Amino acid sequence: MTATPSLVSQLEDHVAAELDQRIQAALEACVPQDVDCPDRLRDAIAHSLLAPGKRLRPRLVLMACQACGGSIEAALPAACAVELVHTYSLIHDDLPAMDDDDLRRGRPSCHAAFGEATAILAGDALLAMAFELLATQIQPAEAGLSCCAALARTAGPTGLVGGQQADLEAEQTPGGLAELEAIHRRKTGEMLRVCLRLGGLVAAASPAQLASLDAYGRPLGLAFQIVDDLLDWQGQAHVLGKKTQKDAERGKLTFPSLLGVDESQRRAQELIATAQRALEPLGPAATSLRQLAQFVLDRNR
Ligand code: GRG
Repeated sequence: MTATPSLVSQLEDHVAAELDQRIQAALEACVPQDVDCPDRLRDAIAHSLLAPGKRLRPRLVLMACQACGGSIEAALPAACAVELVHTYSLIHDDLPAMDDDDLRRGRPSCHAAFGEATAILAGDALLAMAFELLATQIQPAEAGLSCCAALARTAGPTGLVGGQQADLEAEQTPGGLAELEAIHRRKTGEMLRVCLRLGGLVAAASPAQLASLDAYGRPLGLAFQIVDDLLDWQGQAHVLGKKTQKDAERGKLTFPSLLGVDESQRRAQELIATAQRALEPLGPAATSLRQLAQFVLDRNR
């Protein structure tokens, strides 16, 4: 027997669906239409960007902005910018020189569909487009500048790119829990934190509000990665839309391989509870962020 969803959960689903529609429409509008963008490059960008991802990062931007009293409308360019950077990183991560994956978001990965050279260029284009959006679409201009600086730092050599390099090197010389956490902090955690910061900056959040968002983002990022490892360990490729058990095949360090499944699950639960407590100073305006943390824990893809 299936339980009837409560009115509250139906309303929550409705709000989440509306947010997702706005994100999808805004991302569609990001696909370059100018004749100077070659058709094949445009198709490769659209193929990866509009594929059915979970849109966790743009949702974090929008919800953080709302939690600090800002509007969805004002934060949409920043929401798109983080998804553009995320999509670039996925395209490049899937390349034969990196993780060599043919499946992403339930579709052939970008290089599998368009060839390696076009996939590299599509990733490069997405990265540039993200900063153009922040520099031109965020008001006031000072907030746009702060967003550019924060996202550039997160995407750069001490963030996403550095984490990826450390991850590649760890395949040759695996370390322990501290090394694993340091890789994921740069590859995943910092990206989730910057989403919250961008949302806060657009809303002109106070230092105290920004600190609450950050205290939420740190444990959320680590919990996200633990759940990601558990899904790779136990999940099903057709649900995840990407290959599973890849980490084990490549002899990669993961949370379940280091801590076991039960302890990994316990840690993820604890981290999510910590993240949710950090939202208390933001009051009811942060309800959607609280629910999103639960989604990160319960997700199956
Ligand atoms: C190539 C510079 C460069 C960086 C690559 C993001 C990344 C770094 C690699 C992706 C591989 C990976 C498994 C990373 C850790 C977890 C992660 C970021 C998973 C993908 O994010 P989701 O689950 O993806 O939010 P969707 O498709 O739902 O957006």
